Amino acid sequence: MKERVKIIEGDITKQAVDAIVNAANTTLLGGGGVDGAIHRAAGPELLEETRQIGGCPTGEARVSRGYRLPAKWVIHTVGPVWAGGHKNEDALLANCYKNSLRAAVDTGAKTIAFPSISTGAYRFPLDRATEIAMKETKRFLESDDTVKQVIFVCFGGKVLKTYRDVLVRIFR
Ligand code: AR6
Repeated sequence: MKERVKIIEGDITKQAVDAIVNAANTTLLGGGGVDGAIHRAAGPELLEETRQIGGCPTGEARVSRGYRLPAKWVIHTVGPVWAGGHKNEDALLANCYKNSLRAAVDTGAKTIAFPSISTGAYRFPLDRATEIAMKETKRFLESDDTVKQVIFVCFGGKVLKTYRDVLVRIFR
């Protein structure tokens, strides 16, 4: 189980995996942060496709092609905006991981890379978000044997350290 989870520091747009996950917004029309980086690297065809998809509610996931990215697919998910913790943020963030992993199975992706959803512009506390990411991933991997590798791509040393700490706690 532990062998199926990997943590790296880097840029998710460079990952040669079957699918990368995008921390999008409900419009799916692009934005800043990792969303902007993914749209820039994939090229304008990505926006054409996400425009056709027509949006995505918070906690759900939608799949597009990866176009100029090394990844074949982009799984767009929409994390919750942190509002203090009493607006169902934890459950919505858990749904992002659950639904993205289900979408990976449905598209036949065996390797999938995640950014730290909601912890940038959406201000979800990093420790709390990382714990949710790991717990949902663990739960999913226990029930599925099609996904071979989940890579958490950490943008910067602080995110990397948090992921390493939480990994040992959740996966042992
Ligand atoms: N690779 C991996 N991680 C990255 C990259 C990258 N190239 N660039 C940034 N990150 P954010 P959110 C990290 O703000 O909080 C957008 O405008 C970043 O350091 O991208 O879910 C959308 O359109 C942070 O750790 O996403 C939405 O409107 C993490 O990705 C809104 O932001 C998430 O930060 C979504 O906000």
